[in-house]
Amino acid sequence: MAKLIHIFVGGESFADKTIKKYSHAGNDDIVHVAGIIFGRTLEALATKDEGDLYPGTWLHRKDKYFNNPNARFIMVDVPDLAAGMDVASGLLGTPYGYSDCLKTAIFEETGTQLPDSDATTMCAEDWVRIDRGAGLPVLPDIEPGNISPVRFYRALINDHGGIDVTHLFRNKGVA
Ligand SMILES: [Ca+2]
Repeated sequence: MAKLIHIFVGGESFADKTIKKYSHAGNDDIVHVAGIIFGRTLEALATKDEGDLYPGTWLHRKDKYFNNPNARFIMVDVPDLAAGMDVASGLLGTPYGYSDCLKTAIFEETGTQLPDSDATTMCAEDWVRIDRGAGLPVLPDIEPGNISPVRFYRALINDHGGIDVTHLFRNKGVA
């Protein structure tokens, strides 16, 4: 089995606290998901990071979150990494899904799922799509654009044997 590293990131800004409230994060300090693939950090961001052409899904430096005290690294085994990489490759350059982000709030508050597509994506949606592409049936009854970061985190830990390997990414430069 190949392994994929997911990065779940917390925060305390007003927006972070709003996300945690509607996603029922409780004590889980999680508002964002990224992950390591192609030797880089793949993530969808609502605002441009350095080098991004517009808000969306891009590759950032591999060590971006290594020593971030609000980041935890979760490793899962996936059956078909090459297929997951195909999905990830197709997601690069996808515009950020602001409406996808709203969908997670609506789903968490009402249980209603809204139709989703990969025309725009948000952070958890990208990694749910990559994991599913890699053969991991993450939250199969929920459209990816409706899945909040903390719901995704709990599914990896509770349903897919996700292991916290944060200690491997502390006090390190680029591997
Ligand atoms: Ca979407």
